[in-house]
Amino acid sequence: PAATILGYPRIGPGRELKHALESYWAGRTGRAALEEAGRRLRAQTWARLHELGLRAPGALPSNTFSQYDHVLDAAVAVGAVPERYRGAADPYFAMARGADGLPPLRMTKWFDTNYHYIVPEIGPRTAFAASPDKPLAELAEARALGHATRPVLLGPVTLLRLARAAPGAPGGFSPLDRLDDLLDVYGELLSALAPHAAWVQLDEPIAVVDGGSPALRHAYRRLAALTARPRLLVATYFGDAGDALPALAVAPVDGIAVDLTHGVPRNLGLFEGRTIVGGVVSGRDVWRTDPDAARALLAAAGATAVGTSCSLLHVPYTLRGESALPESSKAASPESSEPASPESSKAASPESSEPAGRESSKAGLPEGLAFAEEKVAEVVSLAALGPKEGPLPQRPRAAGTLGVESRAPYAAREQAQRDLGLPPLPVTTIGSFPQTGELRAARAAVAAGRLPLAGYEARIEEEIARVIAEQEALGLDVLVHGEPERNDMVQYFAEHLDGFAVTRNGWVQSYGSRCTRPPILHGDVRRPAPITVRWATHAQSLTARPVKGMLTGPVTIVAWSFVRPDLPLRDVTLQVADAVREEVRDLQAAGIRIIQVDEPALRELLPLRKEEQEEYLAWAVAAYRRATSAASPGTQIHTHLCYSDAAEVLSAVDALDADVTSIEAARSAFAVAGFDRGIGPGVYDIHSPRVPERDEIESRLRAALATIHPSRLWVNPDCGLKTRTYDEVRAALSNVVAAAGAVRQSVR
Ligand code: THG
Ligand code: ZN
Repeated sequence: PAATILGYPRIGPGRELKHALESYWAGRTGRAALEEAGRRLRAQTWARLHELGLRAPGALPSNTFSQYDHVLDAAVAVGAVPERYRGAADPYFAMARGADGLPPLRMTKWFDTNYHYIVPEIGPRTAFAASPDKPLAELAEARALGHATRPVLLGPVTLLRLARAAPGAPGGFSPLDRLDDLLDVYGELLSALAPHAAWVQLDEPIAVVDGGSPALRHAYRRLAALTARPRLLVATYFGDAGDALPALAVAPVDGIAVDLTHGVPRNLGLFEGRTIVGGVVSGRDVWRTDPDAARALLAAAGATAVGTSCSLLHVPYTLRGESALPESSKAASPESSEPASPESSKAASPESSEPAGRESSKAGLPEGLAFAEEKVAEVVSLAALGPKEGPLPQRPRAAGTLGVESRAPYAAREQAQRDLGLPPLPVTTIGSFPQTGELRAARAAVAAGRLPLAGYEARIEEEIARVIAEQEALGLDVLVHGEPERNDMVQYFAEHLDGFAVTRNGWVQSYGSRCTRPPILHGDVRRPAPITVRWATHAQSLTARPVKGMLTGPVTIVAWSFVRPDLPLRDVTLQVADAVREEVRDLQAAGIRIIQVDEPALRELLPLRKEEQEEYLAWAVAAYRRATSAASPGTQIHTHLCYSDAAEVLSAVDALDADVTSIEAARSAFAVAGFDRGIGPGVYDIHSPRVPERDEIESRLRAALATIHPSRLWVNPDCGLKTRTYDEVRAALSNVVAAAGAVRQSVR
């Protein structure tokens, strides 16, 4: 069979695109340098993929490069650039990042990944027009280098389903109403590409979400009926395409790509005689593919080509250079499943977070791992081996029932927390303070062995003292230590827990130029020693006001890591919850009275299919409650969720049973849920450098009081302050404190 991949990372193996973008944005370099960096990355990528064995015509994808985001590229390719950006000096980056006075388009999560896309705006009057320049230019560029590539475009149905109605669109308008107009434009795009490309890939991941089938059927009937067109490969991914497959099969599309990492979809038989790309090499994890299981899946699916389950965008470039990864996974060793403490032993059975079947993987690290390059080699070698009948792999299933822990009733907790002595409308922050270049340099120096650990720790303590003094001077009520010791919160906890490995250079694009290095969760999770206690207690020793301890919740730690695929996600998450619980217990024992356990990724792991959502939310909530169950009634538990789409899981947020919940843009959402515990609707947007006026904060607080009782209302920014400058933070927080003070007067 043929071999191909659905897409590839584009940030660059040394994050070259990040550096080129940031230098261009800062005005240090011009357009030409940015474009040259892109050209070099594309050439390098095609050459490397060719070298790895993707050589047949059409095996190499093109147009998978993007200067910022492939959904934004698709909006540009169909002319969906809102009027207000057209006059900007650089409309593309104005949409992505804003331009003077012009806020950017919204950004949100790409399906259930940690990648964020720019949300296109489409209204009844959006003037669609085909702009095939970018895919044509990449095709020509590749051709000049000797590669016959397969351009990849986001498909029309996914584009419309991910778009939002343009501001001012009449009520009831949905971007999908414009499908026929958009299909005209896709027709033009396809006919522009036809003379230069034998195949075009149209990505329709929306196929794995409920309710997409009628639009897909209609769209592909029309596109397949075009006369001057390349062959069409419709790529479905991120799960089982279910009903979408028969819908697509009624159209004479030439090929279909299916994600086989979750088993074989029932309806694949409908595509006989066409190209079926079997996505057996996962684009979502970093583990090697079991060749026998993969070949059995290819056979059962009747695959005519071997591929990745989705684009490799979501995995790091290469294992080469990752010499610091542990030689073998602790998971395989029976001793390591000894519980870390008597308390965790009690928790671990029988309803248990004890991982099932961990012994089943004999793979060590790094021999058991595959990043993008290694995955390409797997695709090529599986294509050479071909399909072979055999037993199909089983998805791991969580064993046992789920116990849900409860703290004392809220009324009793509220009573026990009175002696915290907080005023009405207490002012606090979400946790992180600006990370100075100096701190980042110190962290790099200690990692490189140029700075002794003690010197680094002294530096962190100094920074904590500075952050505490700042907050006292500003007049905040609940202080934080500012998290100067953390680069990324998940990375930080992973570095301090057994069972996780971290990479040196395993960067994955999160949005635009921003990346994360997801930790690799490969074995039993244990907390060998307290993690945050020394920083929190140092901070508390410097002030009489309460200092809030800051932890990341189990769901978020798991969501932002690469979890070994033979481990049931539920069981892994419950085990992480035990580690977090030990930290809660130790913070409390050390005198920390307020502890925030954040779950910004609660929404992200929500299964794409409705039928699976309830089960997920049940264990996600159980994991959170387990993590916080060590808190006595007098310890106040806070939580924070970043995204406004947390509104979709609001009853689960309520079920977390935190004493105080802070959430973005939440006034109406909280009212709907009838929250009756502490609530901190973000009073300003930290994602923008703009300093909010005191009056505007005050009126937001007064508006919040229409639905929230004054004894329940907290005052805080909508997210952490890590990406802001100290000047912005001082100015903004002093307005926040003043606004809270004024409103407090009127509710006393
Ligand atoms: N951590 C992780 N995942 C996340 C977030 C996070 N996903 C959702 C959201 N937050 C994404 N937001 C960001 C914001 C900033 C950065 C990355 C993701 C960022 N990264 C640095 C960069 O690219 O230069 C590198 C940070 C580091 O040193 O680790 O600024 O907070 N896991
Ligand atoms: Zn946040």
